[in-house]
Amino acid sequence: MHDARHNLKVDGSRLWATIQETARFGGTPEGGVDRLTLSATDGRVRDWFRDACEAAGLEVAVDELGTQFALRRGRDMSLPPVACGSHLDTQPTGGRFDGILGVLAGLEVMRTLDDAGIETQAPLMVVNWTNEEGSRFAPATMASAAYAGLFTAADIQSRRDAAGISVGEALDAIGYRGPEPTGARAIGAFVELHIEQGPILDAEGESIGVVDRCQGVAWYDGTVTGFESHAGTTPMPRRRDAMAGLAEIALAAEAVAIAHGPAAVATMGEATIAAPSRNVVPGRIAFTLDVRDPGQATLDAMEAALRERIAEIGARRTLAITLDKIWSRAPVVFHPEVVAAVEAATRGLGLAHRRMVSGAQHDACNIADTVPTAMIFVPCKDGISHNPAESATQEDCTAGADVLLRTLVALADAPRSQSASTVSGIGANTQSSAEPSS
Ligand code: HGY
Ligand code: MN
Ligand code: MN
Repeated sequence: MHDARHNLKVDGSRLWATIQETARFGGTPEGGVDRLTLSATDGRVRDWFRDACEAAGLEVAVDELGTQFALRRGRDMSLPPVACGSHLDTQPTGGRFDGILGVLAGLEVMRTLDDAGIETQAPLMVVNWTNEEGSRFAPATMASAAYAGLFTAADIQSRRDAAGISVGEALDAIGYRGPEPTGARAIGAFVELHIEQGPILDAEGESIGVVDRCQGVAWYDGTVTGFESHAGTTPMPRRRDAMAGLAEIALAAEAVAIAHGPAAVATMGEATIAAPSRNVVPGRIAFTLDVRDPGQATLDAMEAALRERIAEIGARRTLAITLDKIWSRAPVVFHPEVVAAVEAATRGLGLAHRRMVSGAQHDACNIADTVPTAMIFVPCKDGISHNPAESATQEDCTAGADVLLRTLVALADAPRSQSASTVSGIGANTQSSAEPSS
């Protein structure tokens, strides 16, 4: 048994088949997946996930925000479970791997342990966090943020989508407003497997990213208010054109990110003209900004620069411009013991790897606030994600799942005092080196 424990590998074909099987829930003609959170297709994939977990002997619970927890019992059920997982919701232009790999690799890990007849000391758990993407309801990663105590469940349930439907109503519509209070369930450690969604591993030819940090993010909602007027009769100097103002704001955001580079990024992902008409000068536009960087000081400097540029554009063009920060997450340092467990599992498998900072946000970033946490990345082709062309290989997905398997077993079997609520010796988050390792 000892050897079996240390030579464990997942069934890569079964994992790959599972990924392809679930892609039919919201599958698009381009080969991607359009599965907005709490949509009917999300409801169907949740049902599929629940049935697959129960078939694997897991006990599935649902909390009041719809997050699914699939528990695998351990020898000592007094210990908090060592968990993995990610999200099954996608962007409207989503791919087959973002989030999905982390949840289905968790299921594969449980199936593999069952096949090998292995029971861990602490229980294990796979989690499907509700609404990681933040596309339909803001903010992103809302359910894991509520689990970490950053929002109340009631606040999250009151958030509304563009059609005015609340999270609570959407949960009820698919039958996933569960009975369990959010945050009530202890987690001893959390490991999230995810595609990198960036170009580094693919370009460098490494199989695994040992993720020890995640960059910070700030989301803004903005409005530009000018004056609707006739497209044919309003002389250019007399216009208060909200669209021309918005164009300058988009270019200013791009310029501010470049000026604060090389890591800083800024994106205007949404822009909506109120009452659009081809022969009316736009007077009212709502827009969003997504700003990110690994350093909090840079994020703060970017916000100040953006506000200064926006004030200048508004004054020069006689436009009223608002910019409200609706969500932010400071940069995260993952827990060194869990990072070390990922690195040890990766080395044990002889996989080429490097330390990495995550450019994308993940549920792990919230969970790290209260639970020892780290992440595992695998390459995706050309770093493409949030696009139907998102693609990863069976080999890389299998390697990532093998690292996840061995990391979870090592953490679940780690010696610890009965009173320890987390993996032995794990204390507060501390800075860790992010220098690329071999
Ligand atoms: O936006 C993000 O970083 C995540 O992919 N939802
Ligand atoms: Mn994701
Ligand atoms: Mn995503």
